[in-house]
Amino acid sequence: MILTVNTTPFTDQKPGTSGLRKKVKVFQQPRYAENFIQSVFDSLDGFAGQTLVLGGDGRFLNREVIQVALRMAAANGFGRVLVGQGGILSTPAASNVIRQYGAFGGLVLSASHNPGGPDEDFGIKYNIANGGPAPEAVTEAIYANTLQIASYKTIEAPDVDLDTVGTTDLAGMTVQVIDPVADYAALMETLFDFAAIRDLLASGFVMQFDAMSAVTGPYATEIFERRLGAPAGTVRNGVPLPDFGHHHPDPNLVHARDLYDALMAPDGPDFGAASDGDGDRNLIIGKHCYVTPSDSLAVLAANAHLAPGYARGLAGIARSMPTSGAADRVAAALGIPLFETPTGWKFFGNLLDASLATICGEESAGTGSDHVREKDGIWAVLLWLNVLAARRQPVATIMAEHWARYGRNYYARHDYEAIETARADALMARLRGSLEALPGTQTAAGTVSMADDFSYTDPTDGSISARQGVRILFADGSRIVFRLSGTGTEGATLRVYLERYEPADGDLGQETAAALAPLIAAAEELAQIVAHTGMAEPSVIT
Ligand code: VG1
Ligand code: CO
Repeated sequence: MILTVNTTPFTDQKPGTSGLRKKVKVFQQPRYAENFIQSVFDSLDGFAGQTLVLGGDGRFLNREVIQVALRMAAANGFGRVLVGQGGILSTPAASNVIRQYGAFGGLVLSASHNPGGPDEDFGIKYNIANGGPAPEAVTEAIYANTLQIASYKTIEAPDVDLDTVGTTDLAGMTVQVIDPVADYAALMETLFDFAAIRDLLASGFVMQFDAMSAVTGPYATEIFERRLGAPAGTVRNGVPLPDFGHHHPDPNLVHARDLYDALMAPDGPDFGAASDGDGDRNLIIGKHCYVTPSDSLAVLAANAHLAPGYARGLAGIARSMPTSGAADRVAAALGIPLFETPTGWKFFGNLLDASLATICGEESAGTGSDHVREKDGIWAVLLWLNVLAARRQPVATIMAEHWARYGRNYYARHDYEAIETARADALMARLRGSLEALPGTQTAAGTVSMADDFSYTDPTDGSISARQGVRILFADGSRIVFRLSGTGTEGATLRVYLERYEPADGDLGQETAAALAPLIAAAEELAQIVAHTGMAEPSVIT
């Protein structure tokens, strides 16, 4: 029997860069998850009898919210739910399942790179039929629904067994518990030369993968150790834990420090990689050679033809606005278009659907392609391995040759976390107010040549997304970008993105911090970060 439960709106359910993210305690309020899920369903049309995909990164609250969503999906009239065994589906695997089974859409339960546990973060994200994150028009409709919701639908039923693969009935709806890894691993085998990678791994080449006690553990163990023959132990922290072992599942130089140190050791491995909470990010480190995500996108785009899935070449490359221009130079050399989108994967979906872009990337360690509609951590690692297997050169050599051909975009991101929201807003408001007067201004990094607030017009549907970040360009092509994060759950996070281009015949071997020092000084001059945030230094530099 369908129950209609009365409720009242919560006013804080606006989806951010990637779904709704809140503290677990916020999600534990009665009716909180229910309100949001009902608001998602109410924004959709024509799903009666259709398939919904459901899974998450295994963090605290994952199983409970899956049971809630199953009952609500049955009450709202879905015909079938495909749910990952144990409630597990990485974000890219969920995207693949949606596409492969022709689902109407999917709910991905994750707060991605944010920490998990009873006092940490949880999240819910809706993906549409193409497998990608709901575009802004949908997230806005969801938000509008959350503000006027009066009731939600559910059923009374015992919990579904999530741990046994198989099919059950839930009040007339089919619940199919699927192996979360099998379809994804099969897709990877169609894209990459597994035989060549197997040979590489058998040749004495040593890799390490850090799953950060998050969702990629089972995927990485199956793919790297079982299918590609890497020795047991190649995958570290391979068991998903509800609190990620008390760690922050963000694969950057701060939170994946152990991996970095291993790769910098004199006799360390040849290749190291890590992924985040929900498996869509990647960190790539070669022996004694950290690869910035922006450079990784450029190198992968330049070498993708070495993998069977991309041998036909690329239609185009897309990157988020704050991502460095390294990929632009590759696109120019290949004679293909380069698209610059706002931050967040949802903006790539239309370009991928229209075959305008084949490879996409973000400076925040996200890279992916048209094989799914999400960024994909393990995919990026496999593409790197395929390139390494084909070229048989160290990562450092590949980077050096890349820069010698295209020049080098020195790049860093400085994050100022947990700032009081009002102070962060004041900093951005002041910057925005100064934009018109900035061109011609002298700074430590030279003369400002252009300043604006990035606005994006989607080339496929003409939709406009304004106020996506303040860009300040300098006469020599250097750039500073300022924006506030849309994924945090505590106060505001200011992100300052710094980039300086050094041409191919310039000094390609500088320390990044030294190369960017004038820009760091200019960022302080222009935004008065210390005065606004009260912080003398960034919380994280990546
Ligand atoms: C951050 C990154 C952005 C990424 C988003 C989701 O957003 O900057 O590039 O798409 O996280 O990634 P923001 O608004 O905090 O800057 V994930 O792996 O957390 O889903
Ligand atoms: Co993620």
